[in-house]
Amino acid sequence: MIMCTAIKKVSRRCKYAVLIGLLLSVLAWKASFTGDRNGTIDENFVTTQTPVKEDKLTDELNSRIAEPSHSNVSAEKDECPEESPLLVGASKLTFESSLNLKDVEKENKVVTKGEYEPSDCTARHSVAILIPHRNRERHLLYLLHHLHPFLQRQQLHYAIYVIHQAGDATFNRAKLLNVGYLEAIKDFSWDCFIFHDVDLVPENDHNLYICDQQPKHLVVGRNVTGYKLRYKGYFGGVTAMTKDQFFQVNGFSNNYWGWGGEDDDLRVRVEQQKMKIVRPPANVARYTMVFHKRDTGNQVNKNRMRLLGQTTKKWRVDGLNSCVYDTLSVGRYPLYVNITVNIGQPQS
Ligand code: UD2
Ligand code: MN
Repeated sequence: MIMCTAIKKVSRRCKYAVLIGLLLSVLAWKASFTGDRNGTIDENFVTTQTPVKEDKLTDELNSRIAEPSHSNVSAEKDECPEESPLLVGASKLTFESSLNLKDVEKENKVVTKGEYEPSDCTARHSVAILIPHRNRERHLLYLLHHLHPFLQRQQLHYAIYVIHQAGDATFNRAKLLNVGYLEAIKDFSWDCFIFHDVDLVPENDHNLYICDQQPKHLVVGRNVTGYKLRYKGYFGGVTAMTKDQFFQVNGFSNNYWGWGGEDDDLRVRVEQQKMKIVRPPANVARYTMVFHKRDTGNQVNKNRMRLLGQTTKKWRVDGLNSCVYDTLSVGRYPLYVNITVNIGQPQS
């Protein structure tokens, strides 16, 4: 009897053990479907699932970033490429006698008050072009006709300033360029200035109108000189200097009245500051100079060699910091800003 009761107890315990065992295996099987890490889950299953979750998160973030319309932040333009895809290289220049200002304005509707910036990207450079001028309207027209599309192909933010000398006193190119710099920086903090003769038209748009680490001379050759550099230190025609480089040399001298010497004076200032003039390759730094004779009111400056001998002593007190002038008018025309200025006359 005792024996029989003992057997009954054991078989009841066995039943319970089997039941509990069954229950546990059902729980473990369920856990494998819910991804419970404590369950008996294949390691590979976990690692392949995790990136899927992260991808979803990245997609979600991206979809939010790509939908600026839902936020108050306006879409920013990308910076223009380092090399403009619009450049065409050497162009055939035309100088039609029938060309007139209205035509050039029509060709350049994208220019407003002499200023332009690309619409599809943010320009890398902001450049002011300064042109000294008197009685050269035809040359100015040809230059505007070629220069606007040329600068637009370079994807620059730029403005063209014409500094017009009022009156009949002897012409002073250098002082007009100082005025241009001082007036243009009132409009915008231009990072580069191009000092540009009115009669020089660039032939190749790989000649970039941007500044360098060093002052840059853009005219290696001209049609009238067989495209040869005139002399080693030649710094006339078209030059590019940053706002700071030009400020560092105190700009041009104001004392060169008439033709010649002012470009050499600027070279002396640059060299004295231990800067070195750089030039683009000769095959791109090419210009056509529109034919002209020596203008009345711009006779050869007989004092130029004497003045050049004094540059190293006088540059600190003769330049931007001593440039006195009267602005008579500032006209914001469609294709350029015209600054008409009284710069006085030579002291005799
Ligand atoms: C050379 C230089 C020029 C300057 C000059 C001497 C080159 C290519 N150019 O030019 O940069 O150093 O010698 O001063 O080497 N201008 C007027 N109206 C005038 C007189 C001059 O607008 O009545 C302006 C105009 O922008 C002209 C510039 O001054 O392009 C230089 O005068 P230029 O063309 O008579 O002298 P050029 O060709 O010998
Ligand atoms: Mn000239």
